Amino acid sequence: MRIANAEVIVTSPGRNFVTLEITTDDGVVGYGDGTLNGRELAVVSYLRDHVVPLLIGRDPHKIEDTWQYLYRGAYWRRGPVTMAAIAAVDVALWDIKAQVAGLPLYQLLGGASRTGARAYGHASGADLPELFDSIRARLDEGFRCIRVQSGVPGLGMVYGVTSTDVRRDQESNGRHPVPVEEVWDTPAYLRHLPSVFEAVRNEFGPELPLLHDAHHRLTPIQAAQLGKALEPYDLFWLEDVTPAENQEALRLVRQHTTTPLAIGEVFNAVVDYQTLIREQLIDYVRSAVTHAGGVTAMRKLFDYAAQYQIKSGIHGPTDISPVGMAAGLHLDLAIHNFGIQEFMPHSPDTYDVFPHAYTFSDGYLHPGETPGLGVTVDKKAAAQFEYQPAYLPVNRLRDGAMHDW
Ligand code: GCO
Ligand code: MG
Repeated sequence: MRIANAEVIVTSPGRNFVTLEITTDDGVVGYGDGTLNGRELAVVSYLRDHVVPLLIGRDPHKIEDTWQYLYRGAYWRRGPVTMAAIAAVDVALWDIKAQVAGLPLYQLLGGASRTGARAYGHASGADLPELFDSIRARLDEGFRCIRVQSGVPGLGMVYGVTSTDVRRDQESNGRHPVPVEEVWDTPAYLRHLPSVFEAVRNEFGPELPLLHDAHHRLTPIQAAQLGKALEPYDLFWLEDVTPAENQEALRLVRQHTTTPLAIGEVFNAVVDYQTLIREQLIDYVRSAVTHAGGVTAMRKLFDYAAQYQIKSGIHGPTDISPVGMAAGLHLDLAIHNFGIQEFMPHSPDTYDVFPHAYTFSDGYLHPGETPGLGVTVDKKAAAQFEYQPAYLPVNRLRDGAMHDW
């Protein structure tokens, strides 16, 4: 069996998605997600100009060898564009292998370790009444674990807070020729957030698992303060307290708080976690299959983390396509050290482009029993949604200095 064709599909049903379609000479078709929010066309070029020519004629079953060929063969290491491109190839090859085996992918990863993947949904509000409505809406939809994001008095738009509670399968804050600029004030956020969690606990009781995403905005000592202040509210996790490029900085945070920590959505290789995992500075690894080199690399990450009782928390916002989402769900079902799965449902337009077998019910996701990944691309539907340039917002402090968004 040989790879006969590889095609990059760009579609934009509310937001941009990059998908690699690999076809074998036997007519088996596999899909991989290579979407990198705000920098999509860089991955398209990396794939079309540098990777696709290397794939034609290769044996699609040699997944590990192809991964190493693309990773080591590039000479230049890592980086989000490279790793998203490698992920797209890797996932498409796993899709092909599982289809040839006639099995859903999770069976090739060791079979099911659980009946479903516990998911968390996003709730947000500019103020408490709005936030409570949003939490109730998620509970009504079947979510049993909730990420809580809140507006901060005196600040306008804040990461993760939507003006209406529509599920945002679109680029953050709509599409603009240049990034939207938000204003940020860390002391105001640190003063306000504990009162939000106190109110949510008073309203919804002690048992509901609650999460929060600080979105890389704090210094290590601020992160330590926040973790400590939130301890009475028993969070499932506190996410991305610092940018974590400086892994050692997490030692300081860890010394000061027992609030569980999750990090990794902007990492793209196991080595990015080396200190965090070896020194047990976090509790959950957050990479997406799409951004960290595919199923092959994620399996190695989870196995390494398992040695230290660190669990998975795969990144699952809507900028991961249903193809990337499905790849994550097969891993969730198979690995032993599963923690939780982030789940932001996509829009009906996106689901039309990507027919899929995975399901969500009563708080749990399941990848389905279709051989392979269980997701395809309807190319006719995809062609109706042309690529549109779009950026993530940027953040400035009150004095105008750039800050992490
Ligand atoms: C999350 C993330 C996302 C990112 C987005 C950037 O925890 O889901 O923080 O919301 O902001 O993936 O493209
Ligand atoms: Mg996050």
